[in-house]
This record gives sequence, structure tokens and C-alpha cells, in this order.
Amino acid sequence: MLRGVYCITDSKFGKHEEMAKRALELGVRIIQLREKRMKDRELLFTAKRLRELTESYNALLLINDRIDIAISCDADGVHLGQEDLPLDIAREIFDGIIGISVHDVEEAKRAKKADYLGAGPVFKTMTKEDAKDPIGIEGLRKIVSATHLPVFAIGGISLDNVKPVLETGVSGVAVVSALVNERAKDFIDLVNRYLGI
Ligand code: 3NM
Repeated sequence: MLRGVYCITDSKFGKHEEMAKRALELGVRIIQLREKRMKDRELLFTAKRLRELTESYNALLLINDRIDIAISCDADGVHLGQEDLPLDIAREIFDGIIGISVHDVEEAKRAKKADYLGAGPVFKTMTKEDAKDPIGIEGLRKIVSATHLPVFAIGGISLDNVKPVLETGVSGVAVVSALVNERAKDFIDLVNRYLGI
């Protein structure tokens, strides 16, 4: 199931539930709740609502950063950055899918016990405030070659630039803004067609 379009919800672009529902209706089967500002209680209730929603579409739900919230809402997985809890500690306390953000081959090799890698930003993105410099298609290709794990490319990916991204051999693409415009369906269809989903 770790293939295809991976939708990250971000409250900058609208309500988490609305973003997730739209993506699910268009055929996306992996949703990540990414929320940096909400109070814990509101975040938990949001996560629980997303859990119900994703379950009804038979889709995966992952929670960004927060293993406690992932456990509490019975999510399928968590996504962790380089500054979050180390992978081996996360494994000890969380029984589910663990994805790790990587920026280069060294980080990809260090994350070899993850279930998947998020590699990026591939292109410049306005969505993540503290995004690093883009790794480009070549940087992505190097990461894909250095790991046997499924790789999701992330960062600035849109209908206009997704083809060369797919050609690197990634398992999928993780996006925020590409799913909040009127071309979202074309984007999903293109990715699914390319990956044979
Ligand atoms: N993480 P968009 S880039 C959430 O490089 C996130 O780890 C990134 O949003 C990373 O698809 C990013 O709108 C933002 O560019 C992705």
C-alpha cells in the first residue's frame, strides 16, 4: 500500500478533514495529518476524525511527528523528521508504519530500518517554511538508488514537473499544494497511470 499519491494535509490550505476527504474522493489512499500549531486536544480530535474518514475509504492514516497522537487515534503510521525521535526509539514505542524524511544518501542509509523514506524537497516549495535547499531530480535519483525502501518524493511537485520525478523510480509522491487546485484529479490520474495503480 505504500505506493501512489500521498496527501499531506496542512491547515494553511484549509481544514484537514476537507483536504483529506477531497483527496480520498479522488482516489488517494495515503493521508498524513501534518499540523504544527493546534493544541493537543484539538489535534487529537482532528486525528480521530481523520481516522474514521480514512477507514471508510480503506486508506492509510499517518501522523506527522506525533507518536502519542498516532497511538491515541490508532493511526497506521507516523512520519518523522531528522529532528524527531530517533527511529530505533520510535520502533520501541510504536507498532506501525514509520516513515523518515531524508535529504541525502547518508540520511537514507541511516534510515534503512524505516518502512519508507520521504525524500526532498525535490523542488522549491512555498508550503514548508523551513524547507532545505532542493535536492533536484539528480539528488532524488541518488537516494532511490541507495535504498531498497519505498521512496516518496516530496516538495514542490506538481502536474507540470511530476514526470521526471516518477522516472527516478520512486514509489510515490507526497504533496500538499498539488491536491488543492483544480488540476488535482489530473495529477492523481497521471501518477496512478505511470505507477500502474
Ligand atoms: N516536507 P508541497 S517539503 C511537508 O522536504 C514537506 O521534507 C518537505 O508541500 C521536506 O507539495 C514539504 O505543497 C512541503 O510543496 C510539501
